[in-house]
Amino acid sequence: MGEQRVTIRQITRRDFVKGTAAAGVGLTLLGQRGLPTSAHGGRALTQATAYNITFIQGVRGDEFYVTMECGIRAKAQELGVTIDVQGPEQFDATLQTPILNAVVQAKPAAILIAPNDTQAMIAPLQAAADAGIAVFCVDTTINSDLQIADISSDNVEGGRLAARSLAEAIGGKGKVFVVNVKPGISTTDQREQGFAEALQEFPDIEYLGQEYSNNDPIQAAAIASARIQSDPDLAGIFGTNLFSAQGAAAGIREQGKQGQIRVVGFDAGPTQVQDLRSEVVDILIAQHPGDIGTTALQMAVDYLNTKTEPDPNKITTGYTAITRENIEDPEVARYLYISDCSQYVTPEGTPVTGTPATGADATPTS
Ligand code: T6T
Repeated sequence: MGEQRVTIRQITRRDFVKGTAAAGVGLTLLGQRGLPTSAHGGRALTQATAYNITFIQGVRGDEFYVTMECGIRAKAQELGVTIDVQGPEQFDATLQTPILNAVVQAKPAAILIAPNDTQAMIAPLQAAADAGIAVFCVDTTINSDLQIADISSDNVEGGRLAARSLAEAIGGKGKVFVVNVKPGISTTDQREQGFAEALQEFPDIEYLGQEYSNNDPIQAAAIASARIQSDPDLAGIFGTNLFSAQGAAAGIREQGKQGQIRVVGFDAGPTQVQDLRSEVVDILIAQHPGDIGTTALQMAVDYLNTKTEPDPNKITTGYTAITRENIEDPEVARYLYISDCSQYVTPEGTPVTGTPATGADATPTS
């Protein structure tokens, strides 16, 4: 873990302004700030009118989506847009669909949604589009092109980054294992795909495969514990999202293996940060959910104002790899997730006022 700070960005402000196709992912060291908050260089193309826009989270109470919500609310405050936030109690398309259907009945101008499943959410989102609502996917996506744009991390690249970080942490050899969420979630499926792919660069690492925790940290802990018992020489674990990583850390603690098994966790929620500080977890790959939110809302408002489809319409935001060595650096710490919008500060330093987050509880009910 020689690098103190690693930030990946895929689209630069110049790329947005020029409207170029997505640039290749570059690994850049130090000095990077967050992405531009606008797909058009930081300002709406024209003045926003009083739009009602709904953000449907992937799951309530997950600090990744809370931080995204805060970014959306900050941008909404700037643009004069009214935001409604909804979300299922679990990451489950059967719970997210009725929420979406009710939102469609209320007819907002646009919906920003993290779909719970790549297939199951297509038909309900098609119904939203058919009702004249502008659909934008944030974070997760669907296997369709009905949405006007996708704004997310580059999840395959994030998985590769996790593999290379874990490989370095275990000295390039040994058994590794993945605690994943559930099949059909675009983001976490892609992270595992990138992880497995990049592991091929390391002939002395044996990949034991993945198990699904259903976004439940308790299940994730049980999976990690069982794996440590069946493979006591396990060298490393990759937890593909906040709850998988949190659970993997709990499993390691249960088995008394802290410091012996290296852990790379996706995301950077408060419990994950505690696990990093207490040396159970070694690296957190923080996404930039605030940037996903602000970029998506700006794109939605630009679209509503101009009725012009964005080009490009697949926007990827960056990552910051967080370690015990760099966590105190304010340029790194600004990417830690938050559980309350009063903690959110925009890249311009503006606090978000009067906008409580919808979910302060970090653990979804399951
Ligand atoms: O990792 C994020 C998000 O990107 C993923 O789609 C689902 O899990 C999280 O919300 C973290 O819990």
